[in-house]
Amino acid sequence: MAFEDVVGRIAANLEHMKTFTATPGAGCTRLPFTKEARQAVEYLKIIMAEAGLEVKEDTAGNVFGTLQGTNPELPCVMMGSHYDSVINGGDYDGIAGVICAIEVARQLKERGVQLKRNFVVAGFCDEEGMRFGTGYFGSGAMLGKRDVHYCKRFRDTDGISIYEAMREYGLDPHRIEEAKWPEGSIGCFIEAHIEQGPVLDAGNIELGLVDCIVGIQRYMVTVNGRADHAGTTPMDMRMDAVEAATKVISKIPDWAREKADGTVATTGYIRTVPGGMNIVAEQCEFTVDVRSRNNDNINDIIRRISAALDRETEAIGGSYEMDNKLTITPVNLSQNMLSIMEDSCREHEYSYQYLPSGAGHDALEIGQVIPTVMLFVPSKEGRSHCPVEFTKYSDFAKASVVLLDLTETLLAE
Ligand code: HGY
Ligand code: MN
Ligand code: MN
Repeated sequence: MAFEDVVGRIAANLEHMKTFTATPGAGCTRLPFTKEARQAVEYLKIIMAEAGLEVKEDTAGNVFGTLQGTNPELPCVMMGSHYDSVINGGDYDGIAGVICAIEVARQLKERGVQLKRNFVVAGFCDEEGMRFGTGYFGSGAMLGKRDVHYCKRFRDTDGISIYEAMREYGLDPHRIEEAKWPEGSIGCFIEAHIEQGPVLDAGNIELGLVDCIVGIQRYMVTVNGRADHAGTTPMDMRMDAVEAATKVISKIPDWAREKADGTVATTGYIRTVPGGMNIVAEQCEFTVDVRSRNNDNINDIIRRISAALDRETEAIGGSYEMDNKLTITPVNLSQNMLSIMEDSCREHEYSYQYLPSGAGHDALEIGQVIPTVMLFVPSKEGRSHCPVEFTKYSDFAKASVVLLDLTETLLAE
């Protein structure tokens, strides 16, 4: 298969995937358990089958394609990423890693590579956590970390729980635990992904060898005050939830900067209730997303947020809740698989660089318990999670060359 043909196949699949969005013309919006998710899964099933894979959709909404090895009882080599997106996101985040994995499978098949162990392509559901504020739903279910209580606990901003959304989508949340793979059945996990940051593009580097992924903690904070008339209520009689919340929110970025080691903290969502311009806010909801390679830094910032909430809500005579949505520790990735990919980059004369990942990825969840590695391709101007997200199709093809070398090495072991 000529390199240009690989580029063409990857391009055709990703161009088709672009049509599965709830916001055409305004980026990719493909949330879990929606029409767009169903369209993506059905298309992945078709191209996985065309590549000669045995296709299966599990009880969590993940889709897997398997190339059978001669010893299927051996731990498999798994490669993939997620097929969901953020709201108004880009066209490559997640899904490009699934398409690259299918491309590797096709070439293994076309080359007639003898597989000792199974090669499994994975398309995970709801890595982003965009709809329910969580994250890694599908990969977590594969590891046995999701149950029906989890599905009932988390709701989207319309108040629909994961449980209800799954049933609406045609899945039975009471069967979620069937998505768990047997202990030891996955030998390693490989994820190709866009960098979503500026490093490779700025350095004109073709591929990124990811040696670690940051830890993440996510919360939905609700500050409770009291609704009052905005004109007649004196300033010293108010219980203004927005005043208390914003005094905390405004401090969070500097607490991250003080760490001076790449630690980041973000408030990406704020909502006031009842949300009238002439009503003192009764409630103010906001999200917190803190990430670092150093888990102590994350814990310290969360502690400071909680202490500031104590102080500022007491000052208005109000209260608050801090609902933990995700807690996951930093993970170091497989040196063995990194060095195999480094050798491949050298052999094909691809420029490369080792770098950490500031984004989470299914690899963060899976890498907690299974040897895992990631391969990055450049993001134009480092932009991602927005409609201008862009990566050249030839970059994905280069990644698939290195992934194929890695996979052939692992499948021969
Ligand atoms: O938020 C992240 O790190 C990833 O894009 N899910
Ligand atoms: Mn993302
Ligand atoms: Mn992603």
